[in-house]
Amino acid sequence: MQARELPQRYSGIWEEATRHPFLDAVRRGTLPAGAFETWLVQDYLFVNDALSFQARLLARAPWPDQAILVQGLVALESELGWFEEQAGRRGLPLEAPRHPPNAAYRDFLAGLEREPYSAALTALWALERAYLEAWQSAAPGAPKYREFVEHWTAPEFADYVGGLEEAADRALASGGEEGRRAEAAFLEVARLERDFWQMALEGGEE
Ligand code: MP5
Repeated sequence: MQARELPQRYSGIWEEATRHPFLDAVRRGTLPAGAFETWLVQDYLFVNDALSFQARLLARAPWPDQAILVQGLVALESELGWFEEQAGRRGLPLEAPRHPPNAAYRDFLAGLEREPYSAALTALWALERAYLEAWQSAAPGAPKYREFVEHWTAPEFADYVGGLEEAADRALASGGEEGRRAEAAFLEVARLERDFWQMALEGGEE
């Protein structure tokens, strides 16, 4: 099994994760302000959790994968500053509790420590690829969201996702039980991504 086959194999849930109504509203400019703010604050918290997950993944990565994981960690760290700036401009406090779908995502990422390296790497690739495709579906985006669309549709980001895909495929080359664990991790990422958009959209209705 190759990681790159998974979006096609599970196209139903993958579509829900990457073509959510939240993203249509970003494209059209019809998103309620509260939904975007909920997403921004919750995603900042998510990126903190992703940074800690990726640091732990790096600790057990084979040498050929270390460069790309380090590159991703550096990008995540600078992304936190970018989120802080975006939140500051909007006067949004970032010390918020995680909403339940975000807490579920954090727990899932933490649990990947007990999974084979190949499954954890597949999850990392899946969550990055989900964001690439999701924001591509929102492109070019209403002017006020364009900076966000550009952030996750930049060619450098697409290259990074491609590099993770190659690493995940290499890690899965031996097949067997690890492939099944990776497939399960992929499916869980797809569900969590869908739930995250839904949470943000519902945040606009508070
Ligand atoms: C990403 C993200 C992409 N920021 N938020 C969610 C819910 N899923 C995936 O991660 P990154 O590190 O921002 O590219």
